[in-house]
Amino acid sequence: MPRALITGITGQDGSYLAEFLLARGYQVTGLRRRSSTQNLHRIQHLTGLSLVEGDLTDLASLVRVLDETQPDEVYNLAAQSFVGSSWQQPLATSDITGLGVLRLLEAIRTVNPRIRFYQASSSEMFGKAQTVPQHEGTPFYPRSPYGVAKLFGHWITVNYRESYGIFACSGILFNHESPRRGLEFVTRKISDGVARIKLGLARELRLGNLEARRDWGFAGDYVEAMWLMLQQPEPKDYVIATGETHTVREFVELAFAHVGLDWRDHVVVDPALFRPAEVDLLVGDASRARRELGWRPRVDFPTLVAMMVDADLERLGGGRRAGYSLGPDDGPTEAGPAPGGRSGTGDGGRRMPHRDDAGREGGAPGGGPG
Ligand code: NAP
Ligand code: F7E
Repeated sequence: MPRALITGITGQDGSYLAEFLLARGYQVTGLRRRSSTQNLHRIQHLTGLSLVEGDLTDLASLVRVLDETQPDEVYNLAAQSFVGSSWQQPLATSDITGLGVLRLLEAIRTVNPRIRFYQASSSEMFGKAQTVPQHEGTPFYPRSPYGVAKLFGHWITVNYRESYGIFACSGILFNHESPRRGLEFVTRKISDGVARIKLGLARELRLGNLEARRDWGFAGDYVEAMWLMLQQPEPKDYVIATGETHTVREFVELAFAHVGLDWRDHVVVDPALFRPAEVDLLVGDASRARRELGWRPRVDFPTLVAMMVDADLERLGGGRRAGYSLGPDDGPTEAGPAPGGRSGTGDGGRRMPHRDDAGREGGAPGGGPG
């Protein structure tokens, strides 16, 4: 039975990747850092997943975890991943998102250099994009402390592959979203806001730059590409993207229209949510992944928007309360209605019995960049 270790197991991608690998017969261990609050809501529905404690800022913990779990594959998904916060915490972001990759590679080199390694690189490394669309050969020009930290992680991955022969791949993933996306990211902030407005729980939605363009895919599709990279005969870097770009405004329009509302009646543009430096246009060329991995996205943009809005309506109890039909999946969840919302993965996955729906996952604090 192949063994995988996933860092960032409590995050969006960690939960989808764990599901994917468990379904393929892997023995999966997730690395989680110590937290004073419950943050397992994305993975509580999974059976057969083991958790170990460790932190990307603590090399000793990484060595110990590799030694104890002896994985064949390591997927490094852990990061301070919110671009907006990277201006508020540039040093912590660099330490976790940048140096954390080096610590993990050093631990691999020490414990077992035959481990196959996946690094979660990002389209944010293209930043002020030098070509359109962006591909593996496009020069990098990061525009945030997060982007700069990811670039370090990317190059140290390439360097350990070339210096030590480690099977290390860097997946340059463009934005991928889902009902499990953190509430601070714009797509989920919109789907959550639309659901609240539709249900009469809120009246307005404050957003920053509506003109930024992103290549948005579905996270469930993207974790398959991570796995495929580690199954190839040679380690390489791959761009993973849909090849389509849309503005934040288009996401907003579609999300409000999905519930029969006009976005112009509810959206307030707040200059405090603009970023110190913006990434204006991202669109990826994933032809290498299509050709060599046989990978292609399955969920298109309108389907993604609808999926996220429907999931938030269901989570907030709107399927029944608002008389709004969510379609065939509009049934009771295992946990039944909970105070402040119903439980569920909301994306057709199995139900999570104890989801902490009241626990908002941050959100851009007033005055900070979105
Ligand atoms: P996410 O939901 O923000 O999850 C990040 C994970 O990292 C969480 O499990 C978090 O744990 C963990 N983490 C943070 N600091 C840590 C530390 N010091 N030690 C150990 N774990 C730590 O991110 P995601 O959307 O799943 O993204 C997964 C990875 O892909 C990230 O590296 C992200 O930067 C990268 N990426 C994402 C996208 C995208 O569009 N989603 C695109 C390109 C690249 P806590 O729960 O304790 O905070
Ligand atoms: O912003 C604009 C904002 O925070 C998208 C991370 O997963 O993908 C993600 O980074 C755009 C930006 O994601 C608000 O200015 C407008 O132009 O959803 P986001 P991101 O910065 O693209 C990359 C690939 C990663 O690697 C990252 O880890 O939306 N925007 N108004 C807003 N953004 C937010 N968050 N909030 C707003 O109110």
